[in-house]
Amino acid sequence: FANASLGQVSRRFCYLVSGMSNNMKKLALVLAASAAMLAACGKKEEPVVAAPAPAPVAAAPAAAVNTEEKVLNIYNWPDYIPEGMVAAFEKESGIKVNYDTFETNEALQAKLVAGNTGYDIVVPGTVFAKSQIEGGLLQPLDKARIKNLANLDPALMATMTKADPGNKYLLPWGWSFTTVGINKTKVEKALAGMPMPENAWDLVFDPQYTAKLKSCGIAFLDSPTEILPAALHYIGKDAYSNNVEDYKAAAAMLAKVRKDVRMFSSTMIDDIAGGKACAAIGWGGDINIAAGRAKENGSKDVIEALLPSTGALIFIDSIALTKDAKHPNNAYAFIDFYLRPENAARMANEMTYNTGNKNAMDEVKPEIASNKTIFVDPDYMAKMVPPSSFTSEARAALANAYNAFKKGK
Ligand code: SPD
Repeated sequence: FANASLGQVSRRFCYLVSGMSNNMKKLALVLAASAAMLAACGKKEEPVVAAPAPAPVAAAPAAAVNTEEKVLNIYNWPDYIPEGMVAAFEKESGIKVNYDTFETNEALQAKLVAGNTGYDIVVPGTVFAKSQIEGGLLQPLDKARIKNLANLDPALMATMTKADPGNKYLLPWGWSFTTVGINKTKVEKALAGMPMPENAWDLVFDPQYTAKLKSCGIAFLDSPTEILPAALHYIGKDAYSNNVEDYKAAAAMLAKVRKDVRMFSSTMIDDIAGGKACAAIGWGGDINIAAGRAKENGSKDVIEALLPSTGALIFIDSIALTKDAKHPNNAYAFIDFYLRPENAARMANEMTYNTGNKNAMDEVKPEIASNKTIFVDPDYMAKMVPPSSFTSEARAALANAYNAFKKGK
């Protein structure tokens, strides 16, 4: 679902579907997404029929007036909005934005469950948003109020129906994938002649490599729901398994590399850019930001988000309204602003995240449009692990496995 014409999108979607594994959950995604895409593919233009003349009305109703206080409270991930975008919205709308950040889906989940967040817009990953919708923590969107909705890629929206049937609650903020990021210069030096593995996940999960890379620093995202799916995928299990035994197997694999992991952090951009970590399990966009930041700081080191041979794990962070949002009108104004093509293009150009805005491509710089870690090729997309969700039993199992791993027990 990289930005492209509908024909390209459909082909990419088919590639994505063709690469999915055979368990029932993924099949459900395939069916949901395929139905939407097929409907889009097969749609013919409706014949134009003359509309009946409207009945005369006495007077047009007055346009709705926004009587909300001019405030909007947003809770989003760090390093996830171009500089000056909030200020531009404030200037244009006269709405004051309070913009706070959280570092993990778990942190946002805890805030939402506690209630009275004070936030209007939140940005959960779809992996968590499904249960947040089911638990009544979010409210459906009034799509009639978002005219720029039409800019969004239908294939991405179809993929999101797995978490949000009918696309009622969620819109894409940004998507990328959890993968291995490296400072190639430092990694090659630390490997001292040992060739790079065919599968990049070996760099962070195979003790043969981690034993060497610990000298230049290995960083892991600090979240059970980031590390366990990657570990499960590495050992050949369903990344979103609901089988407690699978988590035990992943924990056993992780235990072997624990002593080589230098840091756990979900804000590792400066750690990678500044040379504290040479290999990381991180988010594609953040690793690209680190690469840019290192260059800005005058470093000659090459920093890269890798595309592992067995695939990486797609995530989609979604715009949602809290159930008790106090400023829904202001929220709709901001969402519509964010969905403008020029703002989506800035997300790609400056933040190296794809927003699924198909009308933004004209304004995306050529070097960004050709970056395969932002606009992923269809053939690689087929290898990607699509996002899913966890049952509460699985959440408990993965939290236990993660805590034991982190403590080194
Ligand atoms: N700097 C922006 C980071 C956004 C990360 N969202 C990741 C969710 C992965 N499950």
